[in-house]
Amino acid sequence: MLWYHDHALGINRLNVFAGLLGAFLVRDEFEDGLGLPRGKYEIPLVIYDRVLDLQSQLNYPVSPDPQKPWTPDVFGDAIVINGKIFPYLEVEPRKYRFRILNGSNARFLHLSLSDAHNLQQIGTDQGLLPAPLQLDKVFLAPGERADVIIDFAGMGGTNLVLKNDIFSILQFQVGKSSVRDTGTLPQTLRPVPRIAESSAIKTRSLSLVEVDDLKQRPLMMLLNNTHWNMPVTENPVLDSTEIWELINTTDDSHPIHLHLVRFQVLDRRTFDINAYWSANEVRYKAPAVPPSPSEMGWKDTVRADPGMVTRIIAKFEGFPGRYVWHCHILEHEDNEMMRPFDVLPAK
Ligand SMILES: [Cu+2]
Repeated sequence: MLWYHDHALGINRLNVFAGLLGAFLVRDEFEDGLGLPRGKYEIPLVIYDRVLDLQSQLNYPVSPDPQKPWTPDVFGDAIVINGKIFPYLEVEPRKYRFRILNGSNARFLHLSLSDAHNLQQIGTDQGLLPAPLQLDKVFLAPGERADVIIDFAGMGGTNLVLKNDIFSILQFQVGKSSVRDTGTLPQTLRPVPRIAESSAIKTRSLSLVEVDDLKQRPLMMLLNNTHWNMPVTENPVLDSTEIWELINTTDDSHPIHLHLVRFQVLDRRTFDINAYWSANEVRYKAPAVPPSPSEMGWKDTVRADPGMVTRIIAKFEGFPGRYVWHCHILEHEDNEMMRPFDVLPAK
């Protein structure tokens, strides 16, 4: 499941907040052959939060200081699913496939079911997982997607609730009808061969930086301490493989998104931030932590957690040209946490 949205420089956060976003599904014969729920049993769930005023109009918050109109993160108290607040969905007592997108400007979603036994993740941002994964919670940073199976079999006549943290955001009303659900979820889905680290011809160390004023209010966020309009520094060669180390020196988790490519998450590792600033070197404080099983598929957006180095590996396939990489918190992206990169033609 891919999604598309406005990317106008500097006002992307406003245009997406206003509704300029959509999603689409890409399929192939291999996936069609797996017998996953389809048709009316496959439903996209586009989730985002919004701030509304007393007339129920969208109300994008503005800083009270006209000299600093930037709001560093926007969190709305209304969680909207497919355009509705706390909607319900009538379902049959059988398996459904939900294609979930976190389209929030800044909110991280932690989704769970009131009956947690029947939630299985089958895919990530860019495709299927190697095998279904039983989960209690689905974590989605802004920009991330999850492909999820919920089995309502045996629950006819009951209501279930999808929650974000403690808040109910969607009700499933399970019908009493007896249905024949002959499809079984395959035990294996699609292989995701791991990209060998040894195949990378270059490793780039890229810092995530927050610049504060004297009162510790954030002024801007930068990638690798460079502004958007400075010369391009990331220039992978077409069809080459690179490792990018995202060195997060800030207190926030930043979902980092690369255009053009899909990638795999290698690991995350805590490092000494003070030593990084004083000695300009990464001193690790703990062993590397592998990605969670729910991140073991193809990704295009990854959580770079605070105080950690998050490593990703990508083969720069596709087309030469200029692309961007950025934090997918839209307020960050619009305030310099975005950089161009050039994919150079192969020699
Ligand atoms: Cu960010």
